[in-house]
Amino acid sequence: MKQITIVIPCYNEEAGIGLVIDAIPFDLLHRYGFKTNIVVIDNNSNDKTAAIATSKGVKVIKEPSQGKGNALITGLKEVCGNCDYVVVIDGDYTYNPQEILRLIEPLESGFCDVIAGSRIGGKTVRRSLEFSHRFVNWGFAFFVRQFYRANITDALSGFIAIKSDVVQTLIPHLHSTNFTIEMEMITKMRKLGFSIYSVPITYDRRMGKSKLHSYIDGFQILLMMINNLRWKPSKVTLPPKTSPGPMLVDTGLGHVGRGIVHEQEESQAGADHRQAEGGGGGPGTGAEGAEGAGGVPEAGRDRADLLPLA
Ligand SMILES: Nc1nc2c(ncn2[C@@H]2O[C@H](COP(=O)(O)OP(=O)(O)OP(=O)(O)O)[C@@H](O)[C@H]2O)c(=O)[nH]1
Ligand SMILES: [Mg+2]
Repeated sequence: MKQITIVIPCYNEEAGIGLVIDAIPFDLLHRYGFKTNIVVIDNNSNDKTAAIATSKGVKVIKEPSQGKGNALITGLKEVCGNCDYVVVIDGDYTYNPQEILRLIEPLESGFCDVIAGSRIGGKTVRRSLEFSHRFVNWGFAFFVRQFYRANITDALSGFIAIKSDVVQTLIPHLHSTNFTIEMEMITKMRKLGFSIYSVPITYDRRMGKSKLHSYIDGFQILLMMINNLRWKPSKVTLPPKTSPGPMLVDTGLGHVGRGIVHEQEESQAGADHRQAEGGGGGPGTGAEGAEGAGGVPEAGRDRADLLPLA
């Protein structure tokens, strides 16, 4: 059975985190052949975020360095190599976990390597996305489409699905500590030659307080987007994995409850599965073969020529 690990970065999300976890469609995903694990990264929350997540039976990692980027990178390192697909979703219940399968299908069918759930191309509930945010988001996506040749309509989505081997290649190149993390991931994944597309998703009003500072964070994201035009991957190696891997949460079928842990056994099963398949999600389809301009390597060519040795 293939494994999906859902990574949820959280800072004071007591109002949303329980709803997010409860809305994850474990049984549906199980019917489609996926085992689902969850890792919540708690970033010094001083509310009940960690307690609520723990009570739902999911793994909670503490990240002491504040910032969404710090939290997300820690989460990605934790899950990297232990699953087939990684899904990142915010903990404020703005994105709908019921739509995870829509993000996974294009990866599973070999259409592309990364899917960004798109708010602009999707369904935004009234007052969920201010006009100014919508406009800026549209601008960022337009720039990324033109200059990075990523055919996406939302470059800052907090709901993304990525093949696990892509995450593994990407991690050593990530340095964002804050809200620039999504832009850093998208632009660097393109520069690494991975194919990225969007699917429409629902975006709702958030639970709890926003942590985004529109001007400061927007400016930093802009700088990240422009600076990465000149970025080239260097030769890097992945640090050895020391942690035992994410806690696996059973889908409920054939087991009692949602919080049953099959940690090592399942991690090994996932590893064996990938080995049998020749190392994970496999290469892209070449669907972006015509997108090799602008310093972005052509996806679909032999990736060994394009990627750093990991
Ligand atoms: N771990 C961690 N997560 C954070 C931090 N800041 C924000 N987050 C999480 O990142 C996600 C996105 O943050 P939001 O404040 O919702 O920012 P946004 O989605 O861009 O903006 P909104 O439209 O206001 O929701 C949420 O799940 C936050 O809990 C942080 O310092 N550490
Ligand atoms: Mg949000």
